[in-house]
Amino acid sequence: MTRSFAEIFGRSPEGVWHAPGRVNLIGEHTDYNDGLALPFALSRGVSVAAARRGDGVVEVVSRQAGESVVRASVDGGPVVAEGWPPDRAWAAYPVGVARVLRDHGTGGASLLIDSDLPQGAGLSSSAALECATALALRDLHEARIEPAELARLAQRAENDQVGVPCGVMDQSASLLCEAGHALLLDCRSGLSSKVPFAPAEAGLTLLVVNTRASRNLAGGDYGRRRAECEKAAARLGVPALRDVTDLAGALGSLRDPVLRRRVQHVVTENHRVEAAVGLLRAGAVTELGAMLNASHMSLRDQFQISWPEADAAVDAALRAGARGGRMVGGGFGGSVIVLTAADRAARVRDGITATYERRGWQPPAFLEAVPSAGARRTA
Ligand code: GAF
Repeated sequence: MTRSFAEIFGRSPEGVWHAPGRVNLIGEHTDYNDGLALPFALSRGVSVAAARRGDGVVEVVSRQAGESVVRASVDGGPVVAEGWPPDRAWAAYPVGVARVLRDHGTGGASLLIDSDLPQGAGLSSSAALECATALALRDLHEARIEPAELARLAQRAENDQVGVPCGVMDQSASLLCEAGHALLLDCRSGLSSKVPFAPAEAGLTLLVVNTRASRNLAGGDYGRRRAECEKAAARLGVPALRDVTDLAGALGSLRDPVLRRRVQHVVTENHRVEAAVGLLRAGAVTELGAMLNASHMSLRDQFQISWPEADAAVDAALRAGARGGRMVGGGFGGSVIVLTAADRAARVRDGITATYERRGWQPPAFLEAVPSAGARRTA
């Protein structure tokens, strides 16, 4: 990256920063309900080679977006209000981060971005881009911002600058995860703790299946789910669905069947996170499979955000002998995770691929997920 940076910007970068994508083991659509999530970092992610600029300008180039330079002031208002053309929409993420961080002691920079994460696969390529940028700007300008606060600021950039109403899970996972662990995240308090998670040591493989149905949080369905959860909380008279302690009572008092389904999912999903953490801490990794299956059914039937390729992949994996599987991320496209005995992984992959073939779908792509380190400076 150093050579390309010099060719593009005519000087050397001061460093290179990397932020990983994530897989959420369990705890889906709980983050913006002030609930619990249990993500872990992937080995793949976004790298940013960067050098300071003293003139309040941020200039960004992405290897994946054709290497043209996007320049913007760090002093502007929300990028989303400036109506950028689609070919530079990707740059709203790093520029948005620079604008949010400006109030916290950072300034301009030249940034060269490279990524080995598939986009639209539900593996948080956007959060990885935000977090790699945020870390680079923080370090270059010697701003004092703790990682958990940096995650909140990166989330704010996505909310206010890009206009996507995401929660804080993806940015927290990218910045706070540690190798060999998942991250138990309490999205109300912002506190987190690491939970040992090393599937290979238990003779297991966690497969990430890119279902080839692309997803996009800005599409509107994600925001609608979030709004439904907020409406349900308001009707129940609680600050957030995290505060529902009597599920049966809550379901009995809500007349709207859609809101009842959303509440059912969020409340039970928080319990599944707690149960999953208990299993991991007890060394019972294999038993996680049942939790993944229950989460998938809840996301499919109660939260109604699964998609045909995801349901078919999970069914085929179970038929081939996997322990469990579920859709991950925002929904309506992206990836599925499957937990299987390592010596069955090839059979599971073949079973999913054969199902896809029969349906005439584009072949799925597989990745073995290894819980990896969070964001860091690499050079
Ligand atoms: C997306 C969002 F960005 C997260 O904040 C989270 O809500 C997730 O969907 C669903 O759990 O990744």
